[in-house]
Amino acid sequence: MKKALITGITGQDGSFLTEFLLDKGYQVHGIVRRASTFNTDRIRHLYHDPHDPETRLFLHYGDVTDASGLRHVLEKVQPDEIYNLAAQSHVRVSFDQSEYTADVVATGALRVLEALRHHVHESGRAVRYYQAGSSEMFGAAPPPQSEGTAFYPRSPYAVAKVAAHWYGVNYREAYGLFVANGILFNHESERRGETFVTRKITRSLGRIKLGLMDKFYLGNLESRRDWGYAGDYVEAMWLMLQQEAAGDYVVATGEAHSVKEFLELAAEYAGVDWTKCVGTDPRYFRPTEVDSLCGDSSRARAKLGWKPKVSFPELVRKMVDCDMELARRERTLLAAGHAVHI
Ligand code: NAP
Ligand code: F7E
Repeated sequence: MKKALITGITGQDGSFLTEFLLDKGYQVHGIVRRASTFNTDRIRHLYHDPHDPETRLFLHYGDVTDASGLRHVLEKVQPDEIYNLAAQSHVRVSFDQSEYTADVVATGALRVLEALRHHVHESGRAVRYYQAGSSEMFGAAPPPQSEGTAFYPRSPYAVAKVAAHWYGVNYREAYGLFVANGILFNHESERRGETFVTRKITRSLGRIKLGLMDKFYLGNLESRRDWGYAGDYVEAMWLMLQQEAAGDYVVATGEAHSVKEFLELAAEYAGVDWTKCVGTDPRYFRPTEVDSLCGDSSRARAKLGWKPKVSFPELVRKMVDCDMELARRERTLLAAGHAVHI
């Protein structure tokens, strides 16, 4: 049975990747951060009592800012594949917490690579590594962006991802490690964090439709993103680690829409007049914006045989359907006297 180790297992992508790998018959190990409240909501449906002999999902406390802890986990788990998804992944927040973002995103990746290098050196095992790179690394470079496009990062988050990318390339060349850099364009889902623009929109529209709130505030509606479905994108991560040679791949739909287009489509489907309930708040604008991202994923399509399955309108409908249902549950709980947020 193959073993995978995932950092960032409690995030959106971590949860889809865990489902995908368990379906493939893997034993999956995840690194979770200690928190004062549970942070495992997205993988709760996959988790069984570790005493159950059938269980194939195991969690370990750890943090990519803690190098010795990472080494211990690697030695204990002895994985065949490592997926480094851990990140402070919010671009706007990275302007407020730049040093912290660099520590987790850039130096965090370096720490995982160092632990990997040490483990491979000591054990002689072959271990494959996936690095979660981002289209944000292209930043101001005009679309379409491909593996040949020069990076022009526009935020502390994006600069840190560029560093993580190049650490990966360097460890591949210097030590012969199998390092694959995915350069993934935006991917969303019903499990997307609620402060990213797509989920913020669908969550708010659900609450407005059900009378739980009146208005919400956004920033720049003109920026364009190449939005895909997260469930489709984790397959590309796995495919990158099944190749004979390690490489770097852009993963994208090749179709871009503005934030306003996402809002219009979601509002129309939800049956809400967005012009009456969306305001502008300067705090959601970024000091430097990424105006237009649209990926050319020809290489991934040709070499990995990957292509996205969920279209843009389907993605919007999936997210609105989910958030309508969540708003219904919230309304029921509130009517029963519970001051509960779900
Ligand atoms: P996400 O939902 O924000 O999840 C991030 C994960 O990283 C969470 O599990 C989080 O744990 C964990 N984490 C944060 N700081 C950590 C630390 N110091 N040590 C260990 N774990 C830590 O992000 P996502 O959307 O799933 O994205 C996954 C990865 O792909 C990230 O690296 C992101 O930057 C990158 N990426 C995402 C997209 C996208 O559109 N979604 C596109 C390109 C690249 P908690 O649950 O405890 O917070
Ligand atoms: O912003 C605009 C905002 O925060 C998208 C991360 O997963 O994808 C994500 O980064 C656009 C930007 O995602 C609001 O200015 C307007 O132009 O949803 P977002 P992002 O910055 O593209 C990349 C690929 C990653 O790697 C990142 O980890 O929407 N926008 N109004 C807003 N954005 C937010 N968050 N909130 C607003 O109110």
